[in-house]
Amino acid sequence: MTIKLRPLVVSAFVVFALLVACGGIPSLGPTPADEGIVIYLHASFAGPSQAINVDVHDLGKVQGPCTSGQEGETPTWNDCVSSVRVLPGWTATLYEDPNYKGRSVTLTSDAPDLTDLQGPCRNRTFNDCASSLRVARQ
Ligand SMILES: [Ca+2]
Repeated sequence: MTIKLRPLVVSAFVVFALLVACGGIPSLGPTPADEGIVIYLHASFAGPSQAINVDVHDLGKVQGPCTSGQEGETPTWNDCVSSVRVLPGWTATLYEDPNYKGRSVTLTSDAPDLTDLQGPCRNRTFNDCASSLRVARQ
């Protein structure tokens, strides 16, 4: 019994250690409620969300609700955003790639469904596409 349990305990420890090691990526915010933009996992401002009032050079480096399916991967916001609320007086530019590269789209008002925006990703839209973004006051 002890011999059989041991590998389980060891692998549980390894998984825990990996989680701690990989959990080092930061989450965004806190962001004041009246500043910047809010990104959402789903269209129509649904699902997990994150308020942002700063530029994010790599959405793959901040905690979010999306993974690419690899085992042990920490979920991020990369290629994950499907709608964006833009608070009055703010603007957001979404980029296809990290470090503000690739095709981009600038939003000056709410975008309830990024599949409505022509882009470089699946079905030629900006849905599940953004890998970096800039947030600025208009
Ligand atoms: Ca992307």
